[in-house]
Amino acid sequence: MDINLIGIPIFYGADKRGPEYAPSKLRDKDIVSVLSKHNHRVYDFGNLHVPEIKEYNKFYSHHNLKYLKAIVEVNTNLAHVVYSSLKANSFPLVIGGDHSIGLGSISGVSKAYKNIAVIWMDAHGDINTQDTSESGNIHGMSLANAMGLGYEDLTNVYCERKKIAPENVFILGARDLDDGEKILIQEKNLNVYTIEKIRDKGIEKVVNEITQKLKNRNIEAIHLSFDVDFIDAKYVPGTGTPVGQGMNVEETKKLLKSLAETKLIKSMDFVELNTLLDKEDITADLAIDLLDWTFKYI
Ligand code: Z70
Ligand code: MN
Ligand code: MN
Ligand code: MN
Repeated sequence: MDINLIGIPIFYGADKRGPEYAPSKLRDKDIVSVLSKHNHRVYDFGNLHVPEIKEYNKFYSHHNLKYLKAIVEVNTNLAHVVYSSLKANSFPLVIGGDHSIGLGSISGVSKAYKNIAVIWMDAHGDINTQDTSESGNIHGMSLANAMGLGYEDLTNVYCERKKIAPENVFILGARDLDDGEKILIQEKNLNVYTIEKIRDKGIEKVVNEITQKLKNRNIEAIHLSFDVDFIDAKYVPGTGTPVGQGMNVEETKKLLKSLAETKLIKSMDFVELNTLLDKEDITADLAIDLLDWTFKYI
């Protein structure tokens, strides 16, 4: 398989420095050779441009959407690179950056395929809007935006329609949800698999259940959006908002392998690695290990 490696050195969606250094960190750790081992041809596209915005200008376009304009610009460009990669039969592997880039990725995938699903592995839901968000951080809104919910400039990124149907969204590992997010989950009857639910059912059963739903709905492609805080806080010091009660590394690998073996994953984000908070590269090394593992089966 061909892989287009796309780096997005952005922290604006998190409003906390650190994730912007992840792409170069993973390149230093030879991500290209690691992925190439598994018979993939890896094309490193380098990083997309992120405009420089001064901290005191972060509320310039909206009072509760920090760095809105820059985030819209980056996601618009990312959407096009993802779309173009897929059309060229290459797997877009998007290295964040914070999770605000999930919107651009999904936007690109949704133009390349008619019928897509999104698997969002995350301690958080990222389904806030400017009205429910307590932080104003856009990385906590990107999945809502992709479903057509939230501020116009965000929901209209790349093309003016919703990018993913709520019934085709699967949130795995959520355990830190805001009140507004919990209400939306009820309202839209979203497919949310909490850690508790995954452990109760077992990983195999969860993947079978998801796969069955995808088959019934004739899904052509899964976009996998992996936030490293999916994993329990004790294994990932290098992320902006570590959350306890998560899965360990072994469980995470088992889940990634089962998902990869569906052969439906056509694109992936890897986000929220914060190199400034990392301790002795524990999280960066884990990132390499997880990508190595996943691309063995994809
Ligand atoms: C919160 C918000 C979030 C990551 C924090 C947190 C969102 N729900 N996502 N860290 N990776 O601000 O909307
Ligand atoms: Mn996230
Ligand atoms: Mn998260
Ligand atoms: Mn909160």
